Amino acid sequence: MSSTACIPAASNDCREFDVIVIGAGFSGMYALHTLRAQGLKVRVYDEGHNVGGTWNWNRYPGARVDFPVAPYYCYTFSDELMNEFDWPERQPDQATVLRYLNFVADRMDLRRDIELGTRINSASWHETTQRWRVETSRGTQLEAQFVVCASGALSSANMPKIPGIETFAGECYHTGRWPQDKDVDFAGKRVAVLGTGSSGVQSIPIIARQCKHLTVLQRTPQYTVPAGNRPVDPAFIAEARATWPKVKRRMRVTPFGSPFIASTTRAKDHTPEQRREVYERFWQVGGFNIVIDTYCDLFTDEFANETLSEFIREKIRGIVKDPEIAKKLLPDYLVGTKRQILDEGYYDTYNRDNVTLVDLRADPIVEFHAGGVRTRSGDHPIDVLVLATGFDAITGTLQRLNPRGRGGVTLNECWKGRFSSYLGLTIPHFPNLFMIHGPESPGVLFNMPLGAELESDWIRDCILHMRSKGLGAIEPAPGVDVAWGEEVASFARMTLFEKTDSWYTGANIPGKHRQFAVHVGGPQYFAKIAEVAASGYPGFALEQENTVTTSAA
Ligand code: NA7
Repeated sequence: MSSTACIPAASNDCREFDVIVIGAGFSGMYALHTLRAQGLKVRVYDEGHNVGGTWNWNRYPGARVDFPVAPYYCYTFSDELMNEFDWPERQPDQATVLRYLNFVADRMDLRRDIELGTRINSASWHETTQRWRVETSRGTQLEAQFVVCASGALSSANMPKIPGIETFAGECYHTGRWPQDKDVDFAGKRVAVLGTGSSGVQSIPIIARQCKHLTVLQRTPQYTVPAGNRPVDPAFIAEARATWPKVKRRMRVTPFGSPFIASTTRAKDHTPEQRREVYERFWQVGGFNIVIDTYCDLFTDEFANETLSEFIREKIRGIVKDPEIAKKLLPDYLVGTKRQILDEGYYDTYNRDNVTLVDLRADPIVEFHAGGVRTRSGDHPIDVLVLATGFDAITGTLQRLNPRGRGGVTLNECWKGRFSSYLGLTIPHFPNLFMIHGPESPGVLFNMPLGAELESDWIRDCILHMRSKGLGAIEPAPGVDVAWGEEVASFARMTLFEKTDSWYTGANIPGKHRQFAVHVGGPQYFAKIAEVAASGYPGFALEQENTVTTSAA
């Protein structure tokens, strides 16, 4: 089994492919596997020097899977993978997930078609050849009939624009671009963490234990619940393996793609005492289940939501000894409407003598300078700055690529006012370009490896359909994106998600327009896209194959 070392670029000279896949994370690796199995000539490109995508870049201390629980955050397509990889913990850490993805790359013989350390710099559609022309960071020109963007929903780092930040002279790391070639040593250092989303909350307790002093710069206090991480019970894994076909079927029909049977009880069906007992039980067990398996209306009913919000606030008041610090940590949004966080000792970290919490809402940053950060109330000298400031989520990597579609139109021009798509898989004016976990798909609100498989399978079947019918190009017909956007919005309106500023709505990126770009229908979404395929792709404009000979640049 090969290690996680950098894989050299493939020596193959050929520059024409059926499909170019951008990204070698969970999505891109599966897309390669399933497309190649159909005899298509596929090449995957990834900027990283390892497979793994998100799991390659996010090496910050404490990075873990938050989806419940191992072995369900994994590929489902192969029983061998399920049976041969042993997950040691319920919430696997980054290193384990990366080891898994390397294991898959070897086991499925994927590496021969993956070119690492190579970024796709541009992609433009050529009408006459019905091909995408693509240029890599190595200056190589490529052509392919199809491009699959598997470039990650959480891959484009949000680098905050704060006065003076570029003058900070100490070490500075973004959690989503953590060094791959060295261990960051916090011992004896004064550290600041900016941001308290999942990455901040996961890393803060560990950094606090290692450093001399930690300053947490918090803009929005967040609800986090204990991860409840522990070794996986071998009997649990044995049972999962023995019942795998049944488990897989169940994962496809639950709202978030988890194998657990969702509760059908509403919060108001229980008395306050019963609710407390339910929440306490899930709090003790730990994990995401407290938000997805306790009451069925937590994401749809403000009363229900408030019962859990208040339960967690009570926990914060109980855990954090200094009432003034506890007060700063109390969240005031609807629980779960920002990405729910799992932690290992987060709130308790604020009982440590070497930790200072700065509430940026009351005490905003004035500027960074060479030796630290100055907030309105005073100066905080620091040696290491950790930017846990998240990502330009869902659309960021696509917009950074900014492909040119029909008539030379750019994606950024098309997405100026709205992130339009059809089925969350295709974009008007961008023929033969597919997205995995793109805007208006379930993406980040579904089990992402499973969602990647289902979306990749749809793309594969679409390509095979086109080949069988002699079609050269497929793109959304005029207007279908508007109807699709309305469908996505109608699902969203049934929930509370839009009421909160979050990266789901684009509110974390200054200047980004506000749009809740996730299809929260889960299984209903997948049923819908399957129906479109089964009905011969209504809503798409299909173009016969041109007879023009393709030409590599
Ligand atoms: P998140 O969840 O977007 O969290 C980013 C944090 O950084 C959040 O607390 C932000 O505050 C804060 N932030 C961002 N920009 C600034 C500026 N300019 N000033 C102060 N604070 C700022 O990203 P994560 O990496 O933690 O998690 C992303 C996902 O990755 C996660 O859900 C997992 O699935 C993996 P805000 O809340 O916007 O006020």
